[in-house]
Amino acid sequence: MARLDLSTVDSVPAPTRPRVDPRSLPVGIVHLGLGAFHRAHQAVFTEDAVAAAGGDWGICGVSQRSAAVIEQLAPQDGLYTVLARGAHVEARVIGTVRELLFSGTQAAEVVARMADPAVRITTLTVTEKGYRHDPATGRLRGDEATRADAAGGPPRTVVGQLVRGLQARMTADAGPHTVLCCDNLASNGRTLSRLVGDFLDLMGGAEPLRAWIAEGVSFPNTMVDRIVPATTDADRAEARVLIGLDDAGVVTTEPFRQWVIEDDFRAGRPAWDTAGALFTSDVTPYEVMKLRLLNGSHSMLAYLGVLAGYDTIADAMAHFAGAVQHLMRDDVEPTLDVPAGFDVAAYQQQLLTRFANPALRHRTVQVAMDGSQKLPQRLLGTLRDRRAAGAEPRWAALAVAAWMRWVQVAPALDDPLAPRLRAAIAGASAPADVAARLLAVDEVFGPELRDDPVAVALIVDALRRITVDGAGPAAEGDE
Ligand code: CS2
Repeated sequence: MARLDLSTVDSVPAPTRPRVDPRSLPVGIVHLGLGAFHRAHQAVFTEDAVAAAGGDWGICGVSQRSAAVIEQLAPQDGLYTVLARGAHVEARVIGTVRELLFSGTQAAEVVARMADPAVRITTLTVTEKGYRHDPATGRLRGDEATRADAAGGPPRTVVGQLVRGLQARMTADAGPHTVLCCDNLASNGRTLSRLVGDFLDLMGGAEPLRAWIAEGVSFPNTMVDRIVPATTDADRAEARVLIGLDDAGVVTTEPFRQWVIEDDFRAGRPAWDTAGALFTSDVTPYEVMKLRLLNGSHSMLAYLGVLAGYDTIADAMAHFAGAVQHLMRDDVEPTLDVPAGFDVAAYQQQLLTRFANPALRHRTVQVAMDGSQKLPQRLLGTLRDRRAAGAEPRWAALAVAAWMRWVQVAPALDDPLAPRLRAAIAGASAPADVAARLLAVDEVFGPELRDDPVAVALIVDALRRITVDGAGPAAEGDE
């Protein structure tokens, strides 16, 4: 079968073809982190925005971690299929990714691309750990790779690439710029702007650049949402049937997508509002709601689910939907500052339906990854806020305990802090001991929780139940 590329795309059934002409779409955005999430989210919004309102907003996609994405997409001229799986599956070929770079071997090209006056926005989806920050404080860790980047040479870290790109922009007098962080971090724009400041501190002597950034670069906060499981061979086989071509770059997702963006762009932007994005002056309420209700519940389902032997989030829902409902309603909802006119009960109901989508096959181990980087914004904020209100957030404590058990028993713990976490609990087996030692990992928990006897007792109690009885329904305790 022929391969999807610019020479074959016109053979794709009409409703499935790109909605913009990829042959005549100049690049206006550099995107760091060309994973499946970007391709199923911002790239789709951008295509719809350009189709509706025009603009030179093609994307130069930069793969951070592996050359594999580039090897898949380069022979296809950047084209790929998005399969949206709901009651039926819908295929769509996306044409907005116009250039491809691999930062591992093309760091200098990435920096140069950001210095092009035609490029007005840099977007990022590099996952939580990609920022190399301390998740409890949101400050740059200053690890070896970051320090090497700050000392000069082709940047290997994301924050290094970003700062060197902005520096090249300043030198080239390429004009103002917007940096749009699209990862699930608390106050993601603000956090990234602080990390840039931390990097400038490490560089030393960067005051002119700091002043130039303060003057001409904005870092709007955003809330991004679309569930995007890892692509499987079955997805690629199905896409082949639907588009009539071979496509190595398929991504699979759900029909739902949402994007809330702080409207603070320094050099224009695509008309993403025409594609369904919501522009607002304050993203925080949406972002906290999404991180705590969606991602917090997702993590709970992932840890309880993987411990109980469930392969997918939808399978885990069969068992743990009740616990998730309790987490959302009893623990999270009282902490939220719900945006005016927003129906938070309907949102929770919709989340339960999305999690239960049997067609997605989103693996529990995928969501369980990198817990140390996810817990603070997903669950620990809820725990802290409820404790400050004098409440006993037992469902959030259960989710944290499930993570702790996973740290103990995961056959291969996929987490950048894995060695640190495993060393912390070496030789410990009693739940109270395991919990105390993990709660003492300040990079994740900060100091408050371990000094709060009620929070500790809730976590220990849940961990004891999971350890003794397994993560079956008994883990949920008495109703
Ligand atoms: C998930 C998220 O893998 C994870 O940790 O919770 O990727 C989630 O699917 C997205 O944030 C949904 O918008």
